[in-house]
Amino acid sequence: MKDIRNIVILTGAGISAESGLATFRGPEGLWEGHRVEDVATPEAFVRDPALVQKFYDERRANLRLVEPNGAHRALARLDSEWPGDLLIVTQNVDDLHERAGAKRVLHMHGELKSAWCLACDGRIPWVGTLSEGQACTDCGVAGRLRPDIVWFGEIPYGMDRIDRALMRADLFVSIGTSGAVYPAAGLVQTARYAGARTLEMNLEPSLGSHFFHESRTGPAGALVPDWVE
Ligand code: BV8
Repeated sequence: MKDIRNIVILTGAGISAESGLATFRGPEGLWEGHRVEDVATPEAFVRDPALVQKFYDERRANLRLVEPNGAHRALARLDSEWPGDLLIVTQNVDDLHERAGAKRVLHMHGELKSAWCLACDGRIPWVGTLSEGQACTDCGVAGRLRPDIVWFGEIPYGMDRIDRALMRADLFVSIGTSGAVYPAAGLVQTARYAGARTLEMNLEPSLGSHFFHESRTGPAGALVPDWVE
């Protein structure tokens, strides 16, 4: 990639689809089982904490049954070999980028394998369930742990770092996202404002395809390794 030095890559649920993780808005999507308002808002957690904890407990447990796919592995290879700045901004809460070996990853919507203690405000690694009122491993207080997930109406993680990376980016690549949720869906506009080339790779054109200089349609498992090569 001639005269490209700094790269920002945004990934969404579509990059994990070929690993067997449900996307949100597909026919059998995650939200199909639930209304967003019932499981992915702070109000839902206040209204029915058991339902919300169970929704995330199931997805956390499911992580053990899936593996990274060729798209995750290609991005990890690029991350390890790329001499310039590179940041993988993921909307995904799974750990497949890291398990493929990627290092420069930012989970702007949180992570299933982390818990947020409302007693000490700490974030702690977590792999089991959260629905039995377990105690925080930092402060010891029990029954105050919630999923470390950014719900609708909550502020995404790392926005300053993301904006700084976008302002320096020569290339912005969006992979496997419908462009339905902000501010993630607006990152391409910041990248263009900063003068970056913009490329979208998605199974079908997203809601934001018109913002991209180039749009490739197809499965990430095929498009991403071809692009990285
Ligand atoms: C915020 C964690 C303020 C939960 C998630 C009106 C207008 C504009 C915005 C708003 C509005 N009203 C409210 C808002 C704000 C709201 C929002 O955007 N709402 C939408 C619904 C309109 N946003 C928020 O509340 C955010 N916070 O705005 O705070 C603020 C903002 C900036 C700075 C300071 C303060 C917080 C949003 C975070 C919500 N949490 N996830 C969980 O995971 O359970 S969102 C969730 O959906 C995902 O994390 C992801 O980010 C988002 C979109 O999902 P996708 O990843 O795109 O998945 P999807 O299924 O939609 O699409 C999959 C795509 O893959 C498809 O296109 C498909 O074709 C493709 N695909 C499928 N298979 C493949 C494939 N592609 C390639 N290969 C394949 N094999």
